[in-house]
Amino acid sequence: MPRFTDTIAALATPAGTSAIALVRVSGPDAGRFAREILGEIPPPRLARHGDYQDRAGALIDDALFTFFPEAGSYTGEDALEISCHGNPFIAQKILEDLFARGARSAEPGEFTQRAFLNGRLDLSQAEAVMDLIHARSERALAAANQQLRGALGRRMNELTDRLLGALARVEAYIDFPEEDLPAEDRAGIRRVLESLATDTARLLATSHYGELLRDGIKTVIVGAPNAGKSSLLNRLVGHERAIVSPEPGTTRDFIEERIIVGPHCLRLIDTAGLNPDPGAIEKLGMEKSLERVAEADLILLVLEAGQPLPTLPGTVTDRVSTGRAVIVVNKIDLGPTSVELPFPNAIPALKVSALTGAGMEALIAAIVQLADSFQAVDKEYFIAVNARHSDALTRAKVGLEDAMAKLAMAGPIELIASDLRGTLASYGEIVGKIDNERMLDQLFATFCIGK
Ligand SMILES: Nc1nc2c(ncn2[C@@H]2O[C@H](COP(=O)(O)OP(=O)(O)OP(=O)(O)O)[C@@H](O)[C@H]2O)c(=O)[nH]1
Ligand SMILES: [Mg+2]
Repeated sequence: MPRFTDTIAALATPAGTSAIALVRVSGPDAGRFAREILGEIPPPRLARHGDYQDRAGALIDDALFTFFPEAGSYTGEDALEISCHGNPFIAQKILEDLFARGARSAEPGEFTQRAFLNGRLDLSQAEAVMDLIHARSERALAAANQQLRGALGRRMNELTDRLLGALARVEAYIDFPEEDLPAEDRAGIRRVLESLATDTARLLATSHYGELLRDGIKTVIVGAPNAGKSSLLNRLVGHERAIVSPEPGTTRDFIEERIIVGPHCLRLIDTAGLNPDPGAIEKLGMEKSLERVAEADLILLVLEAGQPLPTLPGTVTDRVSTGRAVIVVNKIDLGPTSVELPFPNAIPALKVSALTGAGMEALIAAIVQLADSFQAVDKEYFIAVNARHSDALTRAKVGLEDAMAKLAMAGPIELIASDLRGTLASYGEIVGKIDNERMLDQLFATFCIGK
């Protein structure tokens, strides 16, 4: 049974002029609204064309009405979708009329929050709805779809079942304090906890990949002044985004653009050139560049073909030597294409001309290949946990480790059980078995209105 007595309404499409706008209604009055406006409730999930007249009988628009009975609706309660002409004024008139008929304006994310609270989605699926809306690359889309289909939820249920088995075995001895846990039981429980700790760690290890999927791969372009960093950014972005000039020290501030390469989304960041003998302002810019290098997921080091290797700060050469970097040998159109590289051969070096575009395809292929390798674990599950999941998983893992340590020292059974119950609660948080309304409100408040 749906638990809400009020009916919410909101515009589900962006405010602005468009071909169509969608007003969404959910709650017990959705059917009544349809009956009042159309004279009857249309058959479930079939679009029905009709005039939208307000309560005073004035025609607002002709629209398409679709009624979703609670059994098959997104929110798990009666819902009505009204597709009208994409004019914000029309949508506003329709909303005002619905409010006059008894609906109230929906909060951000409230439709999805209702879907969750009515048991249509677990919390990880509700989050996946957001991921899906914001997915910018094929990989992000695939991961969001998997999560929306319950991949993470199923994984958590499986871990929870195994943990419940172990907890039942431990708790069986709580009522018999005089009996110590027999050695074979101890060993059996330990094996289950060890495998749970391993699987929890595997999930946790996907969190960095999750960040890359959701935020994009932070890719920092560095190099000496005038090496062609901004030209490279422009070439990759496909238009003149950054100022390019023959004068060294052109770029002072950071320019960031998102681009799609293959199935990946990159957050491409242009930086100020690394001058071994900088002026005061340049120095400030360089310090900032080095901070970006430290936070980068991927480095594109731009060098000039045929020029002696510039003096680069240790932070940069170290980062490049340890991988997750591509060396871009630029300006090959000027003649010489050789450059001396003091880096391990494993670091890909690509020869390009940001001016003519030569070599760009191979460079992009090298970036894609490197980005492919970031998805380190659990390819078969395609799970990439978010920061909230990662926090819960970390606590779950600590609980398992504490329980194992106590088990090894033949510690009190009650305390072992208590650690495991903590882990159980942390697992539960991921799919939303929680009694924390504030936390839920906060989470759904990050959604958009009408979702
Ligand atoms: N011939 C040739 N010139 C290039 C190429 N790439 C960049 N340039 C030129 O090199 C100069 C500097 O290019 P920028 O892209 O501004 O270099 P930058 O590394 O961003 O420079 P700073 O921001 O000053 O550090 C400009 O005159 C560009 O036109 C290239 O592949 N071939
Ligand atoms: Mg520049």
